[in-house]
Amino acid sequence: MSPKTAQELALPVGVTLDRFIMLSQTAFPYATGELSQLLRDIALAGKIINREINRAGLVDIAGGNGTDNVQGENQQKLDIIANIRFIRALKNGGEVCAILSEEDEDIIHTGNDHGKYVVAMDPLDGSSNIDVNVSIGTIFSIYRRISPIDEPATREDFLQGGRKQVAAGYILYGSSTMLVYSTGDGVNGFTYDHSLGEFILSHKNIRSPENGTIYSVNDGYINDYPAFVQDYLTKCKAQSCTARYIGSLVADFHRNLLRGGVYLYPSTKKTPEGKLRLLYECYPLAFIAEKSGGKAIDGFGPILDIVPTSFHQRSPIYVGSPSMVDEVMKL
Ligand code: FDP
Repeated sequence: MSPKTAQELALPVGVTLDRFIMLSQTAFPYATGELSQLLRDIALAGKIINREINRAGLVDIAGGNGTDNVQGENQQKLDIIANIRFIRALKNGGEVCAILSEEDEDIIHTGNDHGKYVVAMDPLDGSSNIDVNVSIGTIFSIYRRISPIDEPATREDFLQGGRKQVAAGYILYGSSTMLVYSTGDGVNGFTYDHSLGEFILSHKNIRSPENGTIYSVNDGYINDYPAFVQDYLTKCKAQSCTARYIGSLVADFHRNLLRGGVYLYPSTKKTPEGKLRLLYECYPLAFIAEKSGGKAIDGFGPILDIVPTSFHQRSPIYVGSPSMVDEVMKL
């Protein structure tokens, strides 16, 4: 066996998230660094939540808290913890003037009225999976405020519409923890190295496969779906496509983004508006989908073109490989 070279013995660790953000920022001569700092704050919150999730089961942070959130859903203790962790990281970071969270009815003013940005987020998505060790995620969406600096943020800052997002992404707490985000120019993924405490660039310039074989849907509700969805699912089954549904939006979306597939959450008789929330679930994932070459529609048109009217409104969503999303609508 030939001896290894010095390079081979000490392989480079890769590009850290901080370095990547810094390098991306220097590509824009007028960038002030505030968005960069905000992305770092989100990454920090992600690391802290990752730590909390990994301790679930050992300390008393798993399970329901006996309270309901603004959607009337049972809150898990980790939902509440993740919400607090995120809000605190964004408040301390100083770049964000207000936050909209799945967990809170109204916007949260951070006290940083000089901050240029607002963030809509689902601090812990797929939380019914926490207690059974299944992947969960955080989703975030960033806008530049339209209200005047040094005044309190307004509703309108959050209701600008999906096309106005300046950045969006998610953190997936799965077999490894990953941060995937886009500032509009490509989509990049970073895997968390626990030993270093750093996110390392692992998935550069992610491109959605044009087509795929995976369809992800809650098949248990099939009789409640619109006819065009039922027809599509019948066709998927006839073609022996691969059914994969974790029931954790971030994890289902991420797998399909890498492998090629479509995620469907249609309207149902019980939830005629769909189940997923427009501002902090559908918009950010639609942004990532489009920026990677994929598609996201609500059954009528692009998700990003929906005009928002309220903070917690819902939408049906069909998102993933463009050919598959087109096929859903063709039938
Ligand atoms: P959860 O209710 O566990 O928080 O965002 C809501 C969400 O999970 C998504 O993560 C997931 O894809 C979907 O709901 C699952 O809904 P169903 O149980 O109705 O399939």
